[in-house]
Amino acid sequence: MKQKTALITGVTGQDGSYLAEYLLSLDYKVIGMVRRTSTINFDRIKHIQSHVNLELAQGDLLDQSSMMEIVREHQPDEVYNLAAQSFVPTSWTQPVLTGEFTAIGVTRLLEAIRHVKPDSRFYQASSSEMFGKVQEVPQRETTPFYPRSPYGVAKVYGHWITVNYRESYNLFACSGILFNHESPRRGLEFVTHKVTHAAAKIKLGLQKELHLGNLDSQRDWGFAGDYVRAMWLMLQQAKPDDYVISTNETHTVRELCAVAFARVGLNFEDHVVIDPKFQRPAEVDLLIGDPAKAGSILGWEPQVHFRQLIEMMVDADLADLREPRR
Ligand code: NDP
Ligand code: GDR
Repeated sequence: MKQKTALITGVTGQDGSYLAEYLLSLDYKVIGMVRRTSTINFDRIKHIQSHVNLELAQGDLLDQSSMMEIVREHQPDEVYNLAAQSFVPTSWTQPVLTGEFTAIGVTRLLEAIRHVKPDSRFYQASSSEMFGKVQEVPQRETTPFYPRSPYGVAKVYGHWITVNYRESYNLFACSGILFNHESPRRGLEFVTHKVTHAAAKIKLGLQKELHLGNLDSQRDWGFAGDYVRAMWLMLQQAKPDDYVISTNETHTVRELCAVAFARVGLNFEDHVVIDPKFQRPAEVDLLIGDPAKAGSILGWEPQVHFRQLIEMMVDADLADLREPRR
């Protein structure tokens, strides 16, 4: 059988690195799109960088011709659009840039596929942030969107343009509505990794306090390694469709702190300080997804659950701080 080629935008990010690993394990040729930076930031993919089936190609979601050229040169069977400005607070300070990357960037890539290789299968990284001020609990594929940040608004655009290109041009385009997913490779500004890293540092005497915002917000947190399998499964179906991917469990930031600090034998209340700097202009209070459709059609279910995930992250942070490796 002919080897398949997959293009991943955002390959240097958390999900891109797990997806690249997964597709390489399935014997894909993986083209990872990277943007030009003055300092190389390949930390998350350095362990696979010399893999014979991985090739990095320069491109940027802001640049239409680079998208066209990558698709023309590599003729991908599957395209995974994971690149985005993905940090919600930054979307309030850089709303226009967030729209350019996270919203219009999707159209640029879809246009490249439509003009150059319309039989490529396309995955769009949509988000539970689209549900925002939730209209239904738990959230499903049919739950109306009510985004609460410029990021969430941009993702709603990315979602609907994906649906629109599927319906207008018959592209095999899928939107995965993924709830929060984390790992030891999560950016340090996101709350899970911020907390697990701080718990490890405090344990080692390298930090005393941890400043956080809203401890009451609730998220449905899963493991990134599980979620990238769902992305691949969506593109292997007979028909393109949209799927919610989540664990169907929700926990507060307070519970996250309790589990992380307990892992190192500490009480979070002795170290956590509420800091208004980390409060958001508009909050998403409660997210919990219903992944029943993904279960029945894709046969997908999460393997790693909340406590295991947080403990895995604390252990990795402790190991890293003792002996840096990633
Ligand atoms: P990360 O922030 O870890 O990675 C984002 C990636 O996008 C990086 O590789 C980054 O490159 C790249 N990127 C950003 N802007 C551009 C651009 N203009 N051109 C090309 N590449 C760009 O995100 P995650 O891996 O966590 O998330 C992957 C996707 O899934 C994102 O679209 C995110 O919004 C979405 N998502 C994530 C969820 C989560 O919980 N993790 C949940 C739901 C959706 P560089 O390294 O150069 O900065
Ligand atoms: P989120 O993730 O906004 O859900 O977006 P994040 O981890 O940033 O926040 C989760 C919740 O924790 C609360 N919180 C804090 N958050 C951060 N970052 N820092 C803090 O100090 C802090 N204190 C409390 C937040 O208010 C929030 O309620 C992530 C991103 O990966 C998006 O790209 C993705 O689409 C969604 O998940 C699903």
